[in-house]
Amino acid sequence: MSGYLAVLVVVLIFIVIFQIAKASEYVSILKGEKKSRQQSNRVNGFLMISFLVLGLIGVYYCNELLRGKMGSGAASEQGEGIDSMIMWTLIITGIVFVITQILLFWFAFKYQEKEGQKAFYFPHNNKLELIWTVIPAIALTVLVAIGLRHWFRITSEAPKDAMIVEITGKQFNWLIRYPGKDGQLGRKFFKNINEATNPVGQDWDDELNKDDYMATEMHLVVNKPVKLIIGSRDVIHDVGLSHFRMKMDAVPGIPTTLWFTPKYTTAEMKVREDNPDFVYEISCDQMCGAGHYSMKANIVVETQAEYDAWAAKQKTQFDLAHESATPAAAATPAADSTQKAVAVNVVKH
Ligand SMILES: [Cu+2]
Repeated sequence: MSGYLAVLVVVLIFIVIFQIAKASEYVSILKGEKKSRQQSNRVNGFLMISFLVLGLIGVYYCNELLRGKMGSGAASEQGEGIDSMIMWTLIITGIVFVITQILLFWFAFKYQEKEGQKAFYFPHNNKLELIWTVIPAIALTVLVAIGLRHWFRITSEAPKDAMIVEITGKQFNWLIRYPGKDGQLGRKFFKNINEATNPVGQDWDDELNKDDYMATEMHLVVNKPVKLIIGSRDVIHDVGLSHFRMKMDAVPGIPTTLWFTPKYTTAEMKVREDNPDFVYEISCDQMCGAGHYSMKANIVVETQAEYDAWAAKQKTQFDLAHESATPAAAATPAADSTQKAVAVNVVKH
């Protein structure tokens, strides 16, 4: 019923607009075409100036409204560089925005049709063309170069002392795996995946897998670089780490990496953000299905001692899989030779 009503209202509005347009057409015939065109030019010129003034007030007002609401700044060393890059991009594009918008609307007002004013024929000017091609080209090249420097930094080889954490997206949560004492993640193969006992498909024949453990929360050590090895079990997800100013796609079949150094522990961030409930969050930044909105996980950044105490309490996935499974289910993978052969080819990190 309300649907029909909405259609009726739209139709009526169109009829009203049509009638007004028709009426003003008759008025202009009565007044004379030229006079009415000049009048409408004046109105449009005035509207352009009001739009400019209101628009710039709006831009200023939005900035004031959001001032101080962007959090306490980046929580990683690399993120600080990204924040300053965004600031410089905003300054440069902001100046250009304000100048070009003022010129656009001011010219529309100033050079409106007037009695005795003739349009100046100005088809081409090489000098001007050169200026407005070369200057933006240089500015954009500099901005892109700075962006690439940051990109290469976070995607390059991580420092030797970096801790390694694997994070795998699936509809609709994150699977986090730690390499354990040996510092190396064991091999995995998608056919080994068992939702209850082996969520990432670890190959139990690989000795490196024996000490790997999984966690629902990511624990990181403050001021220690961390290299994330990112993957997906189904569709494309994206590891979004807004507090650290990082994000990276999680692509099925193609591991991606990213490294950064957290600067503040969760406890320190609670003070910095003035929020006793603060938690570092991993969000999925790629629309991945109906449960996308709920695809979140937490990160705890802590001191080395706190981290060591937590890590010592973790049970390896190997032990969990073998104690929880019934003998039949526990008979782990690679029973047939083809599967084993493929498993060997899986990239080892
Ligand atoms: Cu997702």
